[in-house]
Amino acid sequence: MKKWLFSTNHKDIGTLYFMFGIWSGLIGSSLSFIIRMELSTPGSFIGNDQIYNVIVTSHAFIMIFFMVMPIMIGGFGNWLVPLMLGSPDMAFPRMNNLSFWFLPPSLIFLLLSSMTNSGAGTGWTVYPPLSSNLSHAGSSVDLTIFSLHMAGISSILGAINFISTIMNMKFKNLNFEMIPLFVWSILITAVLLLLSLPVLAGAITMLLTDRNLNTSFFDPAGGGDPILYQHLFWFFGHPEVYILILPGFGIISQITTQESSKKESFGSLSMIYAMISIGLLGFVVWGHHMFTVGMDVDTRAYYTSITMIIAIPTGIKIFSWLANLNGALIKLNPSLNWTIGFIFLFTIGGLTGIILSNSSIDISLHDTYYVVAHFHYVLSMGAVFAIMAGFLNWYPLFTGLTLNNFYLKIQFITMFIGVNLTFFPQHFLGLAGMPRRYSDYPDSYLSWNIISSLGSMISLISIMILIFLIWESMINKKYMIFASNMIFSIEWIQKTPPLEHSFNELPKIYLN
Ligand code: HAS
Ligand code: CU
Repeated sequence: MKKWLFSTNHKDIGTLYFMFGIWSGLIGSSLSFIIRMELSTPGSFIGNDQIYNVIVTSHAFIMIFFMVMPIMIGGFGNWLVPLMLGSPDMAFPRMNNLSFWFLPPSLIFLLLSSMTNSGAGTGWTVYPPLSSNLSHAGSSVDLTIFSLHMAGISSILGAINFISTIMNMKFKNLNFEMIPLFVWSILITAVLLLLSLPVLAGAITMLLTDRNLNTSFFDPAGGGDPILYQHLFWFFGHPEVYILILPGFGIISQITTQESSKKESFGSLSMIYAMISIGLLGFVVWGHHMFTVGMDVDTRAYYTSITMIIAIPTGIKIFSWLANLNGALIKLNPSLNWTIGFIFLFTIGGLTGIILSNSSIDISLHDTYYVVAHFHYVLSMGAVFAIMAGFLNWYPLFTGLTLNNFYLKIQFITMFIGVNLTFFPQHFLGLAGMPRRYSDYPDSYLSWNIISSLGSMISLISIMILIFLIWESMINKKYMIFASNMIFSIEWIQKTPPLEHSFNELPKIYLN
């Protein structure tokens, strides 16, 4: 057995998370191309609607739990948090390794679930009664639940580890206001995970006993209520979407500050408060996913208003990033391309979120492609763009290598065109009433669907270019010796009292 598989070193574990996340990302992307292939033609391509729904479900689960979360929290978090805190490692290094190793079996269970019986075609929300044993007999949904349990344990252990590390292991002169914004974003994300995941675990365990032990938590025939499941799921589900984006916010803050060469991040303290408010508000808005269940008008008014309030701290973040870059002598590099792309496209996704938060509008837009467009703008072009920005920014630190900047710019442009072509037309499809989670549609939706599928093919080419460039940098072994200004933002260096050892040594230590 390779020694580094069981390493307790935060960098090794971060690298394991990156490799796992990239691998899952390829599986998740492949599934998405199958979805776009099915929808590129009216009528049936796959020829089986259950299989189509299984593919949609696996795509969502893999992208959320096995791509974005492992890369952002596991990869960037493990690599950067101890470095930025000046601590030797994470608080519980062996638990850190355990957190990682819960993920591969979890992914295997998810993949197995789609190969046994007829697969879990429930959507990532796993709503009963569709997910109960009448509509999904067999073991597929049980395997999915087990997979979620394990991914949940992994995340909870990781969250405990990050919270302990950040609270206890920062070096003594570093007070909380001076902690870099990326570390703050991971701290808040970890708290969100710790508070929301147990609720999901409870919900899916109740579903498991409903399916196998004849309980009826969600079955009206036994006095239960399927709406209870929706409340439990979205009490987790909404904080989850902020779990997916907050570390991205942290990455974007580090890069805009670093690239603008300003003394410190614009409104650094208000950025911390903005993230805390987004985290807190995220726990009281879950009803905006359930406007159509028949809730009374006062409750709808509550969820609409409280959801809209989130635009304020998010707006603070957007405008602070812009203020960071404003007036600075900026040299566009690939990492900054993705950063600016993030700010622009995430804002579009956020604004459609505000539109959806109007309960009366949401009654017609719920479960249409408008929602799909919304969350792909905040995820595919928010979370993924932030991942790309961070990955390119810290690639020399992680690997000691450099990438080809010229081709990276071409890759950025192709991806930018690809994802916008894929997802912008989905707004029109949604407004025209095309529902989510169906494999077929009336002919009037054909044109925008063809454009959307073409866009996904362009994204596929872009991903191939990226893989080629990473491969190229590794075989050509273009080593980077001095990478310290890539590790820390100017803000951090200026605010921080000198460490015992020089920052310049860090990349060399890793290379040795
Ligand atoms: Fe969302 C559904 C509302 C942010 C992810 N969201 C989803 C789903 C996902 C997701 C995955 O209220 C689908 C789940 C499923 O499978 O069913 N979302 C919002 C709002 C925000 C928001 C208000 N979402 C996110 C982020 C995500 C994410 C971040 C992941 C990364 N979302 C909804 C609603 C639904 C929903 C409904 C349910 C729809 C349905 O029917 O199912 C906010 O956090 C966004 C704040 C950001 C901004 C942009 C920057 C702010 C500026 C300040 C000025 C703007 C103002 C607003 C004052 C607002 C620049 C003015 C308004 C105008 C329109 C001009
Ligand atoms: Cu939400």
